[in-house]
Amino acid sequence: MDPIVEQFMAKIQAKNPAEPEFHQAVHEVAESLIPFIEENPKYKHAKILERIAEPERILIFRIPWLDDKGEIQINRGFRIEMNSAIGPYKGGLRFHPTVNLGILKFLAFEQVFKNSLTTLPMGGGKGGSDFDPKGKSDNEVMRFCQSFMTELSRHIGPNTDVLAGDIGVGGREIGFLFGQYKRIRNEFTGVLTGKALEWGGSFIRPEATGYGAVYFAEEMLKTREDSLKGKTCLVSGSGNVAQFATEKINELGGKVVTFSDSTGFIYDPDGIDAAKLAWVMELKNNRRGRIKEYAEKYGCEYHEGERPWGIKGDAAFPSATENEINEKDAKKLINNGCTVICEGANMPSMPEAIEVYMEHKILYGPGKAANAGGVAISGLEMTQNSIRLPWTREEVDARLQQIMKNIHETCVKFGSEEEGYVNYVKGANIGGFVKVANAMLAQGAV
Ligand code: NDP
Ligand code: 2IT
Repeated sequence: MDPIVEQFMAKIQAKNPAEPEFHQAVHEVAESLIPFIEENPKYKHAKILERIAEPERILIFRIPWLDDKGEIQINRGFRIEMNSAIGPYKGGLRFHPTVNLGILKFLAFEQVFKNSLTTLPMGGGKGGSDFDPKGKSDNEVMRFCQSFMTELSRHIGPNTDVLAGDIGVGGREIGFLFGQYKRIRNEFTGVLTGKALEWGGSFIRPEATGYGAVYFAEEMLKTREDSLKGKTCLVSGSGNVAQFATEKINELGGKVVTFSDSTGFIYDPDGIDAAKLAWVMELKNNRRGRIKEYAEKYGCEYHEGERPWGIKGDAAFPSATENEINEKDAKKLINNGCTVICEGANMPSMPEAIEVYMEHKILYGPGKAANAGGVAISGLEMTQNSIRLPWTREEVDARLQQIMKNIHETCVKFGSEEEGYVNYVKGANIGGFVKVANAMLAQGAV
């Protein structure tokens, strides 16, 4: 390891003990940025990287709520307000039993760079709770969301901190959270994105992360005069990002053969076509069932407790959660002929897996670039809320495509190496950094 990176990481680890995901995210960025900062001493003298790695503010709070039996339950709520140099804090909420401070700090840290890459004026934040929505009734989810927002409402606002969805937070939860904010603050305002169309939402926001990741893969493939048409794709997860990545891959003539959830994965060699996808959407978004039922319904393989990376495919779209591809998985993917890894999820690849991708010079789109379409359309939802005018589906989709193209260009600009190889990790990290760093320099030691 570069001794300057090592020194920097030793300080991060000492200051943020027991937060391995945060260390991992910061390390990946530091490896790209430290050589760049050494060449640009203005950032070094102003300690920009040290400041970016320290959240501006962290809120941790109690969330008491009543379950259907009338018993009190207590969860923990968090909001990491990471960086506001280029706009209000912006980022999703995750409701999952594994949520802890370190995971949300990694997500908030990634969000700062991702939001900068979108070209829109958004700072970075992330929040959530260790609440597990699985097996809870709609009423329980509503009471939990109301209690969560009762506390958080005093800290956020459309010009301060704007929330959205992530794992375990979709349209249903955004509705309950918005209703409570409106009631407490007596304001109808764009303090959350991912709202329904009838009350301030934007066309394409539900689709945007998945569609954006596929647009990004197409941009990467174009550099090698190739496209997704005719390609077999592996998708993990079966939630928001996985569903709409699949919809777009189908539209562009690719074939998706896998879906997963936290209990296992299905392999459908005939492809998850539009009709099967509609069935999955009903299963996951309304019935809230397990992906195993797909195998029973369509008579295909189900692999309990496994991930889909041993299946033969040309492209992979990890869209479930962090650290779901290890070194062995990466080798399996590449040995099976996979030449594109495009991350719908945040940090799904472990550092050793990324090394394997780099060694083989495959097309690797890291999450902070590839999945930025979601927050980009959140940014456009904020714009539409501000001007109090909704745009058409076509207009928003055209803007999404243009934004993903711009992000790709930024990665090429900052990540091009010898013989035309684009290191998208380096490109996204430096590309995302420069704007935030310059804003921090201009705003002084704040
Ligand atoms: P959803 O809650 O809609 O879906 C999550 C999916 O991933 C589910 O299939 C879930 O399975 C699976 N999953 C979650 N945790 C685990 C786990 N620990 N192990 C295995 N599978 C798991 O979330 P999203 O689709 O919104 O998010 C997916 C990923 O995309 C996350 O990394 C998120 O941070 C990232 N992302 C999301 C954006 C958005 O706009 N929603 C934007 C950018 C990135 P199960 O149902 O069994 O839990
Ligand atoms: O990780 C992410 O970018 C998101 N969960 C979306 C954030 C947002 O504010 O739309």
